[in-house]
Amino acid sequence: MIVAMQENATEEQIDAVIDVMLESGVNVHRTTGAMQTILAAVGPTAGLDLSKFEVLPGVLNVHRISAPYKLAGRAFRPHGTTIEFPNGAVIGGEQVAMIAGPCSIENHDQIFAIAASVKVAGGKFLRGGAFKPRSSPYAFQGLGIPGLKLMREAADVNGLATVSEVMEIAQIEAMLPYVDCFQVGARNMQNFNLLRELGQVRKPVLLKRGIAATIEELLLSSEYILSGGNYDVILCERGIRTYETATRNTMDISAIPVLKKLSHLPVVADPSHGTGRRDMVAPMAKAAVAAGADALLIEIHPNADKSVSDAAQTMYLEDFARLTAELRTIAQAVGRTL
Ligand SMILES: [Mn+2]
Repeated sequence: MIVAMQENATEEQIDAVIDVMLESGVNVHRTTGAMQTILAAVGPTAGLDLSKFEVLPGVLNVHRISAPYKLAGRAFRPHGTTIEFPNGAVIGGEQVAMIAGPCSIENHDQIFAIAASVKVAGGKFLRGGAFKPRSSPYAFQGLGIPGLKLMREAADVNGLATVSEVMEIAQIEAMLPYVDCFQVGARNMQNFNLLRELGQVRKPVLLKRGIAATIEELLLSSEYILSGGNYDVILCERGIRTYETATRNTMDISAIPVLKKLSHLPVVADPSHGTGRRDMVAPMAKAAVAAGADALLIEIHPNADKSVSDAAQTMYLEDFARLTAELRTIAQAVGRTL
């Protein structure tokens, strides 16, 4: 942490700031310039509350120079994390993983048709919602465990791994037999009790960025899972809320290289929720692969217009097959496979 003093700060003010820093348990290195004094804190700075120093008399501004997250930081595993699944699929390796499925699991025929098309397209992951966090309590809430059973069967028949959203702690145990990866949705990114509990689970967690969360907040949320001993976390960029209304959310492609630089965790891009529009999913998926995404999460449905949830952003199976083929060329151009 660096504390920059104002140019006219008095010696008393500087001493007072140094005292507060020392009381916080860090060592202080002082640099006295011709115009300005800079105080650098060395030691256990991760837990320091910067605002405590910002309000002290004579302080101009305060910066953090080491990340407040430790286990999620790139330095913890400089070569990156790869996560292996029971079906042999890997996320975080050279191959870009395709995770696809319906927004909601609806019935046997729907999920089996989708699973078959994911397999044909070369995807290794089937993702479907059984517990749906809907903005309206009157909207379809999902099939629950019976839905997960259907998805598990459809996945096993096609050699796919399964991903589904967990909304509360009580669902974790019931979901364990059916999911290979727990998804934490954007609305739950800061449900710290749920994150802590998932830290105790020994299955990968796909953590979505909240619609109004900074990248640092996403990484701090992942730290809750990692600090429980579950190191298999996948970060997901799924669009954030901005002033733009042309798309459902604003797909933050730049978050992908930023996350890859700051963290060793694999990054998945969700252009379906990122844009909310079927016609925008393909271009954003391509951009995400070019930007270094380790996986894509795409909503697909044999009768997309009739999808019970998120119909506008759901792709038809034929369009998904075409997109996957096109993505292969892009993956190759950036030194990946798909
Ligand atoms: Mn959805």
